[in-house]
Amino acid sequence: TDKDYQWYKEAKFAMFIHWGLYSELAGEHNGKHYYGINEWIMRRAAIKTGEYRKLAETFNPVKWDADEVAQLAVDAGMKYVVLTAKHHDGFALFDSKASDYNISNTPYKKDIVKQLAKACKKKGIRFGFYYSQMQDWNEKDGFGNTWEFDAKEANVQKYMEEKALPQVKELVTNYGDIGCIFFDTPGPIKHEQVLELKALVDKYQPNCLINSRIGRGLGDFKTLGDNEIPSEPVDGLWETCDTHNNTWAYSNFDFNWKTPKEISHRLIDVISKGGNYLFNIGPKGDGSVPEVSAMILRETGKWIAKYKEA
Ligand code: FUL
Repeated sequence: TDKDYQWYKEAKFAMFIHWGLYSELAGEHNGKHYYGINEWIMRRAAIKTGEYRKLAETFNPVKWDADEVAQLAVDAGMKYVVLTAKHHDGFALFDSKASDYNISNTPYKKDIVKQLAKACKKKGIRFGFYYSQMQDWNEKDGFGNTWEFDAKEANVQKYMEEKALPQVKELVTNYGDIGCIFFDTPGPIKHEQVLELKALVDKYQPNCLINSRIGRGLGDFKTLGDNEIPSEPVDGLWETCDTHNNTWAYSNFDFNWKTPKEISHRLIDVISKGGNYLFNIGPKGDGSVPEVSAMILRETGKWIAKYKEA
């Protein structure tokens, strides 16, 4: 890539945040417990859009404090933050003209992407977002909702034109400098569709780094598999995304937190092989970061600071 990637090479450690309507469910639906990745609960419990959308009517994360979260990233020694602006469930954490299924139409109302972008800027770290560009279970033309819609009827191009491209345009034009974008699960995306998406980002944010999960080998840096640490050094710009326990989004049933020691070891392992370590936290439905997770990250930060001095 001929983009300015120096900051990314130097960054090493970053915060990933998976947060959305699924965080309210926290691994439970109709009395049944779903262990494992909670951001997939809509699919795993085959919840229909009509029912799932109701979560937006109660989403009111009054304990969310963007400054506090950005400060946590700083305390941990992290240099950028990547927030799920829209995950596979289709709900946007930002004010969107392209789809009314967004944070403005919840009791909370306030634009979370805006808050966090601002907070990161204030603290001197970069801001980036995650966007599921193809997989969208709320839309019949989006990819992936097989329990309610007929995949054969889906018009993915229409989905791209009416939701994904307009929303990505909003994200790259309304929130200041975007350091990087984490696209995900490209699935059936076509080469031309990736080109169009990439051209849109490059037009408004020429230095914004795009990950390989945009599809078709067109990213600026490589995102390895989920929680994957390579056994050998990897060439080029790349990133390992790793989560704190066994889910990306908050779950009431997952206590398998990596310790400061484990996190530090994994960080060193990744950066010694040339990559960045994007470490994930999952705030609760009320917006608070699980206390243990925050505490562990602060401990990790202290360890890193000490190691840097040595
Ligand atoms: C995956 C997604 O399907 C997961 O839900 C999560 O966002 C992870 C980082 O990427 O492929």
